[in-house]
Amino acid sequence: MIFNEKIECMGREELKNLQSERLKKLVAYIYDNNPVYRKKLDQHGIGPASVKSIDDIVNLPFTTKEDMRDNYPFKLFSRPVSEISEIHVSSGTTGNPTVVGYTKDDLDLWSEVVARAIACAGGVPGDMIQIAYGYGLFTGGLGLHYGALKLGCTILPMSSGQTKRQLKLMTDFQPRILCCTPSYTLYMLDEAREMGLDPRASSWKIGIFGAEPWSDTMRTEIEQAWNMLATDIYGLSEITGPGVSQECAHKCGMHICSDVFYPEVIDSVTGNAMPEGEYGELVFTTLTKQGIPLLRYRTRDIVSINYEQCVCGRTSPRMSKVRGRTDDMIIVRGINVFPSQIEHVLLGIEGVQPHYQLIVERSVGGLDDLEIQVEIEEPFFSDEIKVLENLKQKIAREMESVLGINAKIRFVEPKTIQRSEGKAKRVIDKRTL
Ligand code: DLL
Repeated sequence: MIFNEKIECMGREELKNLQSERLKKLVAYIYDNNPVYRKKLDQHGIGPASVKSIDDIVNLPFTTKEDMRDNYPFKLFSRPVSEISEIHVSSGTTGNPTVVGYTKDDLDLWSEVVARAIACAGGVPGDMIQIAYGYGLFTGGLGLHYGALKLGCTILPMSSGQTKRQLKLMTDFQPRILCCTPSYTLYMLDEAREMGLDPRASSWKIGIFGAEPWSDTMRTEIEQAWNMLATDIYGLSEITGPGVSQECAHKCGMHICSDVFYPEVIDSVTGNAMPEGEYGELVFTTLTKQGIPLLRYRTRDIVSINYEQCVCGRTSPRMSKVRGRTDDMIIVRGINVFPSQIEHVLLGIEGVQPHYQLIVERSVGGLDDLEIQVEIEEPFFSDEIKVLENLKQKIAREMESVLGINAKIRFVEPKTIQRSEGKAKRVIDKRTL
């Protein structure tokens, strides 16, 4: 089923006209409503009259994660906070997190794109959908929720965790669709077997998996183990959360809702457009958002885009799986973690040296484990075990409150973490996806 056939199957010219109209309105809107952007546009010599068509987008300035941080919490909003209906927050690089605000219309837009996504994966009205992404400040749970509501599904709003309960309700209620991170699906597999369930006999027939990178090998593993279709969903809080793009049953790239989120692929060093079909940094302009519309937001995700029509009938451009990042962000259990955040925490604690390494592993069960190896100062290292234990717990608590995840802290002797003359290798990612 195609949720919005008129838009999703629109001819290229017509789509381009729609995008052009929307971009013109957007630039005027931002110019009139956001002083930070107005200043930036003025500095680039751009006013509302400078934009005649979507092709002029290349003349607009980029927006970066640093812009989000520097304008914390609300200075990039184009509406007063009193007109914002909902706020979500995701990790920033250091210090301040990234804050986004949705007006009522923005929430309608989010519902629309996620409804398109669920339908694109094969969902239809009346399907029961188990949402096992976290509900709360993370956009996964509520995003899927709004889309499922719009499509007319029966929602099981589980949030993440409580694996036994997830499996029990799946067995008792027989939902057809499962939404969670792909690694959680593998984790649930072990638990299901332990509970004596036959995963291939599960009621889940469609999976909507995303929020972290995963490979086609992992897809095959999930599909075979659970006997379901596993599709990829992509999104980021800054643009709207999940629903920016989604795979159809043909699994040949994620269909981008480009009528509202205009994509570009650029060379991350020069900022110039990459030739069509080549890999580069993905950039989005939110064409119709009101709360926090963004011009040419640099996602730091590396992808390529295919503009050919898909066999499913949709004309929307399709993005490849995310091949990597232009920064050092890692995703652990669906949570974005920047080494710089960890460094910030460590350096605020007495006795800790600025030498650390992050080891990420995928446990046999399928979940990610993060170990932070830290050098501590000589006098501390020779201290009694109790002192060391307290210090460890303090670091773990701080990490939990800043990152929102449990990390294992391991102290190593001074001067044992490899020093580097160039870029320090902070992350050792042992996961094979
Ligand atoms: O992860 C939104 C989301 C929720 C997407 C649920 C899909 C499902 P953030 O927490 O802001 O938002 O993280 C965004 O996660 O820039 C990518 O690096 C990564 N990411 C998201 N989806 C995928 C995916 C949500 N399907 C960041 N494949 C993005 C690879 C993904 N990476």
